Amino acid sequence: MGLFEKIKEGLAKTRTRIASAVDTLFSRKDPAFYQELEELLITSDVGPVVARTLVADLEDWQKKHPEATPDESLSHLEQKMAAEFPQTPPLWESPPQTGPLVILMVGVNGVGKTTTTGKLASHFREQGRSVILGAADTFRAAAIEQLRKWGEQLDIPVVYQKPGADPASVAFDTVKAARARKLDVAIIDTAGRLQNKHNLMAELQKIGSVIRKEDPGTPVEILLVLDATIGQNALSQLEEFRKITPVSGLILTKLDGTSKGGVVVALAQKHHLPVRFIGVGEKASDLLPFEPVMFVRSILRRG
Ligand SMILES: Nc1nc2c(ncn2[C@@H]2O[C@H](COP(=O)(O)OP(=O)(O)O)[C@@H](O)[C@H]2O)c(=O)[nH]1
Ligand SMILES: [Mg+2]
Repeated sequence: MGLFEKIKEGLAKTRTRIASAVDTLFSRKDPAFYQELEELLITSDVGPVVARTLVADLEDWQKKHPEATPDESLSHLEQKMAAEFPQTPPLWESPPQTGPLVILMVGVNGVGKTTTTGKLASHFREQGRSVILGAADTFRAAAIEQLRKWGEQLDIPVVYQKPGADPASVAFDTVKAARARKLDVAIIDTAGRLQNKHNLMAELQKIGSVIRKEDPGTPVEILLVLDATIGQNALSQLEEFRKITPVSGLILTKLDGTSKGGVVVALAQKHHLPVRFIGVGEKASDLLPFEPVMFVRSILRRG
């Protein structure tokens, strides 16, 4: 299956909700068209600002192109929706970095951080990159075990310590091992106790500084993992996390379980943050690189 097919399959619930309604709307010339389209986008969690902007733009465009077919109008809408995603360079800059790329996985409990850490390791390895994992969610023994299982299954090294150990110490060891073994990427799983913001902030700050201790130029990506099934609440979670740590990108999980995948658009547009990956299931192969054009097509187009 190609990437587009996988994205379409993963977003089936959202597409069922949006695409057939869009199809009906576009093939029917109705005075209420624009208002209905706007409502449809809002109820799919695209957010009122994006919905308004897109519909106003489409109305404008259709006035200028009265001969446009429904299909051409839909293509225009697709293009504009895809343009709501900020343009950012890929995670891997070329030429490749000299040291390891360090990825910090942050987010509240249960969103899918540990699972996504494992999936991400699998993804990078498939790209021919060497990977090491760090179990810096030392708060729960189960989280360490869970990550070690992923490591065993994928045959990827996992750095861990005892439950309750200092997360920064685990992070330090992970990055040190990555440097010593000249690995490409170190992915560090963290605990997400948002209930105690002050502690979490201090913990993430400490992790950030030990990672850069030996080489201040170490590239660090802080990827916030968000559960797409919580809809608009993901927006407030993102706001909270941005107060705690400099989030550099997003991963939306569980898109297979929601019909309101439009929230991805709202998040990216409001915060100008790149969406790096989407999760569409529990298996290693269920993490997909995010492609705005494919994403938008797979939610707006029927077929
Ligand atoms: N359906 C589905 N389940 C997911 C996805 N990502 C994670 N999960 C599940 O969500 C649950 C919590 O994941 P976990 O990685 O332990 O979350 P953490 O507490 O943030 O580390 C697990 O049962 C995962 O299998 C996804 O993309 N789709
Ligand atoms: Mg976890």
